[in-house]
Amino acid sequence: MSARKILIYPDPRLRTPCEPVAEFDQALESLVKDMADTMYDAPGIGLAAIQINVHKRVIVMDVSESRNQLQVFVNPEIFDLNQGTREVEEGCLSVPGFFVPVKRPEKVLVKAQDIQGNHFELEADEMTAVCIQHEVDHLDGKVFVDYLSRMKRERIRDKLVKSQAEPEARVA
Ligand code: GNR
Ligand code: NI
Repeated sequence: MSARKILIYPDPRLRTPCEPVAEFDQALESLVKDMADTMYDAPGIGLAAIQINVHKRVIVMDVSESRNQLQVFVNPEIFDLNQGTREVEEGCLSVPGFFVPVKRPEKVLVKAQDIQGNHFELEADEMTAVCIQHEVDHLDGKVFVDYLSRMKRERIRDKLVKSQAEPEARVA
């Protein structure tokens, strides 16, 4: 079990660009293992490598209730299937304690590679669609608070900066 530390917004390392994975080797396998441990430990339904300060295009997800349906996406790409948009309340392990509605495409096509490098495609809807879009945003240096007004975003930022300076004041 190797859960790693999750970067908290507004850490500038959450903006660092993520490189595509070229080698499907042992190092990738152990990265994915640590990411899964970190996600289940948190607990969360998804995690992007950038959140543990690894700047590679790797995502783990488990949106199942039983918490035993791990999905791994390497070098993912997302295409809007133009089935409309939907607003869902989102949270983020890098923005602990805040839940805010975000509007996104309702159904997307995901093209990605698995841990061995095999290409696959998936039509995603429901929470899978929400989560994969949230995670690919992370790989592009984006955090869900970027969709909010500047005023709301700065309020969240100030609270998180404060709660990290004074751990006893932390909400989550
Ligand atoms: O655990 C998580 N829950 C969640 C809920 C609604 C929308 C997106 C998410 S992803 C989040 C984990 C996380 O921060 N992934 O980057
Ligand atoms: Ni997140």
